[in-house]
Amino acid sequence: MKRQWSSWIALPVMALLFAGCIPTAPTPPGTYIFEDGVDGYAGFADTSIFSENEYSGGASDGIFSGTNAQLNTRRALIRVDLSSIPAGSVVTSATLSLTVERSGENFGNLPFTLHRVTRAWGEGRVVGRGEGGFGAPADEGDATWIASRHRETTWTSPGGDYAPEASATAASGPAGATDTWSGPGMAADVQAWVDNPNANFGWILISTQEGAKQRVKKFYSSEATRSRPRLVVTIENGAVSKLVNILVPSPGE
Ligand SMILES: [Ca+2]
Repeated sequence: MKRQWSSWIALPVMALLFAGCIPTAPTPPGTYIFEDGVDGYAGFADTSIFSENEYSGGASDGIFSGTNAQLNTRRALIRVDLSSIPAGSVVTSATLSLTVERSGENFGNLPFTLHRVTRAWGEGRVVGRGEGGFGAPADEGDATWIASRHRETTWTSPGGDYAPEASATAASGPAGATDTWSGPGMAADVQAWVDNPNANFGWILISTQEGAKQRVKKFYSSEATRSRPRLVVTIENGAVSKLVNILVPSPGE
């Protein structure tokens, strides 16, 4: 009987393997959690850009958004490698969580918007001065206020190129609060990036009170030792085709 199984099943399976692609069962409903350091994941990129100079802070332990006491503005860039989500998946939700490390004069409940970025940018390895809040001179390829990649490519608009309509808005609380951005706009962004990973330039976090003195917040970055940024994505059944490894019995077994 075993030999018969080989004859009847193995050959068609091998033929499919030669065809290069085996249609698999629909992807089961699933939740994907992206956070640096969890299950070996290291796909978060985040940095800050500073309106007053060509500084950056890709390796700082925090990312900054809002306007400081000197009336200089910061914005945070965040990109998440989603390549573990199978192509063809249907995204039903996406939730980004950031934890506030520090809040200017501890103001709470200030709305911040997330917008889809439309140009590639560099995270870099610069550690910012002043616990990250003032950045440090950018290296070649780092994102700054003027450049998506320092000394290589400028943004079309200083401060970053992004979709004008916010993908999500959330109130950001005082120090210690974990804020979440979610909703259909976020899910649509992630769906677009699963469908076309080359267009995944992430989000930019912008304060709705830019220009108001000392409303800047510091959020823990992916380099922090605790409370790192987290993206949770849920998917439902989708028509997925991918290469799979199948144990094909050897002839004579
Ligand atoms: Ca970073």
